[in-house]
Amino acid sequence: MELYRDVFPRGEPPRILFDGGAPRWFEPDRIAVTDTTLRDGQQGWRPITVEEGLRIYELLVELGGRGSIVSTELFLYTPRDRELARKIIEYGVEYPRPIGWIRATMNDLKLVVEAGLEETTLLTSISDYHIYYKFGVTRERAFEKYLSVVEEAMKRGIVVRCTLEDATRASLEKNVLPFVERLMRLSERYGVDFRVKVADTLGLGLPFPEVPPPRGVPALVSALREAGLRADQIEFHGHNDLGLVVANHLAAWIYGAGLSNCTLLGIGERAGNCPLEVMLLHYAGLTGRLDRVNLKALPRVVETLEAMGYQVPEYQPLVGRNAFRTKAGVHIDGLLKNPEVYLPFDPAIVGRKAEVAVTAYGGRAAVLMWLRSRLPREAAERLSKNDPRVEAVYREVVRVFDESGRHTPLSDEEMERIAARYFPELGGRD
Ligand code: HCA
Repeated sequence: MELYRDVFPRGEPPRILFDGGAPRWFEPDRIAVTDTTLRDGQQGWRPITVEEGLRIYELLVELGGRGSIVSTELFLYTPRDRELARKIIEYGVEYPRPIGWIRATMNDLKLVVEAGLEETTLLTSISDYHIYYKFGVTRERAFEKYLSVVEEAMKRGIVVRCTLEDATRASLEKNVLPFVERLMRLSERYGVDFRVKVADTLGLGLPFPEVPPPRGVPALVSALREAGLRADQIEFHGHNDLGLVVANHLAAWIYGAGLSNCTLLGIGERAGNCPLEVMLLHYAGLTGRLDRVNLKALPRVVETLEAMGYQVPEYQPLVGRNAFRTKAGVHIDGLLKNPEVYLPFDPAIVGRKAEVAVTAYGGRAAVLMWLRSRLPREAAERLSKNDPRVEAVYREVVRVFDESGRHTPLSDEEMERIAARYFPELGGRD
């Protein structure tokens, strides 16, 4: 039997292994997740209250406070933003460290200084689409404006994280590298570190190393390493417009970026950002550092966001209602024989259980699995597909679908009503 236990260890997230041929700039010991739920998430969803923001921050601490989520970005524009920033700073935990998010203006920089933050993201739009069409200026004028704010920040000892906005539509030779070189020179002059955030603003990036810039994420990230930046100086921030956001974030890590900038559940502008929880799972898969992630907190994330009015899509990986629920008889039969047959990993890792939704197509296996999930342990273990009571429940289920032309699975309450006729201990109402 070959089960590839090194890649699919029991009770752990699937591992991503290289056979010694890992890409040149990949440094698993230096990768981390960064958060932007309170910035891009809030911007793409709705303004949140201070209490809601704090609750979200606490969830981030629970999920990645042991060193996998290293920073969280904050708006500073309204009194509410500033109050939230103050409370998060007061919270005083090491991770995720609060940083600012501002545009490249002196007034915005003042907000960072007043908030007492040591680091801030700075929006430095880099493609000619943005420079010429949005700002209506030349490259040189745009760079001068950005660099004047960077310089002022450095004079004050503030670390800037320059967002290369729209990097996947920007020239590497004419825009990205010349700007980064000027950042390096300023950094040397003032002895203050800096980072760059490679932003795939419109989700146009591609994860394949053979694709050249501007769309190729591996090419873009490796070029920054070749220019002399360290892994922890490069962050990647993607959007999901073309459905590739997780692949692009993985590619960024593997080809040399240290930081992966995400939001909880991928909430963000248009088709959203990169789901932080998925990248935490891959973080564990790439580094083996299970001690640094706590994905068991995910059901609390869902509960909290739903209580705030956010609807988690049913089919969303890891967190959706359907993520570990199966309806197909063939799958359920496999799950009953060994859960590993039809589960990508043990759902307990993310605080979930495998579930079954009973339809006419689930067969006796679905009925058996549903019953086993409800009955006391011993009775559940003794029950088999051949038990006449399982057959009786199954026939009733089929009748419901035949007689009513119904399409949706039976709810737990409906199943309880049927099952209780044969299993009085289930106590359903008839
Ligand atoms: C935006 C665009 C942005 C910025 C990224 C960042 C992008 O909302 O202004 O600075 O974190 O994708 O370029 O989200």
